[in-house]
Amino acid sequence: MSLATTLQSFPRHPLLFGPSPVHPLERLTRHLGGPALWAKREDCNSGVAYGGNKTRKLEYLVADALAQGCDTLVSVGGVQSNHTRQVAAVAARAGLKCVLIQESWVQWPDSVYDKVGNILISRLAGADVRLVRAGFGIGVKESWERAVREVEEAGGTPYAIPAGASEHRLGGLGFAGWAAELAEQERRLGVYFDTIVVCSVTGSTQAGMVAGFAALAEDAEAAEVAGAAGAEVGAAWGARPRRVIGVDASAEPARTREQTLRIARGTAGLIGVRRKIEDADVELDERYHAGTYGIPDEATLDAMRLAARTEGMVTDPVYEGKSMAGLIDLVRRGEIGADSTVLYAHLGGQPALNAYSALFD
Ligand code: 5PA
Repeated sequence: MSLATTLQSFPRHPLLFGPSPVHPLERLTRHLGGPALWAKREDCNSGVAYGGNKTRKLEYLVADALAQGCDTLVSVGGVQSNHTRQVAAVAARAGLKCVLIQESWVQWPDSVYDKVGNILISRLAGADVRLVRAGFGIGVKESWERAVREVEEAGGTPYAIPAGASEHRLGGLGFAGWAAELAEQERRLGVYFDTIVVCSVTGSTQAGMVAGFAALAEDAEAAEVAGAAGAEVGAAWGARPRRVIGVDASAEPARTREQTLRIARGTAGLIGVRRKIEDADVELDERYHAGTYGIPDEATLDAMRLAARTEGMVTDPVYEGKSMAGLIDLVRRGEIGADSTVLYAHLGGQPALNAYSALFD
């Protein structure tokens, strides 16, 4: 069974406009003078509160929540979490209640840090927003488990969504679907992205891609063996090597790598990948996290300025600015060769920018 067909067997609650846009970054490409650079834009994938990578993941989790008869989504993140903002808006869209635990993951002095951007939108969308003192962590959090119990004790039926919708059986499906969607877009555009650059923190974005591309490669092999109609095109696309470069923004890369590998294996099992997902399938570059989760360095800010000034493409200082810094540096160093065709996976995150206004005074 092909990846696209396998994915159809999982209930999905549609939240995206459709396939997210793919377009060339012509001025950035010219400026850097190396490989052809393109972007695929999860930052404009949905009309639900600006969308983003979590909206794509949540299509599967919300379908599961509704099927189970749950009435409240319960999730967790930092004060300026993009994830919790998307959970709040998606809950509203699905007619569900929402409880959000906002932990103090980042020590950032902006006086409106806990008032503007993501947290403002979560409040606007009617979520029960609870500020809690607890440090950064991508795993299962105690404060969140407690909130799940509290919803139960109050007579509600919670649906528990971990940080980044990652440590969840269905967490990788959204980006396995992204891989299938991209292959289709490549066929139509007549391009092949041999290198994909993606920001990684809780891991299920990159993990879903890794599992999805593994499934596509097996689809291509199967089509070749069967000599099926259209196999030539499919095989040519699916069988070529593809490198997914995760750029760590957690500043705890060992944990992120371990979690990403685990989720990639779980997702691969779920979508019927036959081969083992190896350690080497999860590539995570540790050079661009700037030392602390949620805090940019000069390279992050330079990358944000360059993307905005060449392409009008807005990135944030927590996630996409760091993966953009990675992309730019890897190209400048020649670690991504000039003969490559590179896709920058833009995962969203712009609403946090306003909480970092001091950086751009
Ligand atoms: C986030 C995550 P993963 O967590 O799936 O690895 O994705 C990393 C990522 N880009 C990349 C943006 C804009 C993101 O928001 N955000 C988290 C959040 O709470 O917002 C889960 C950490």
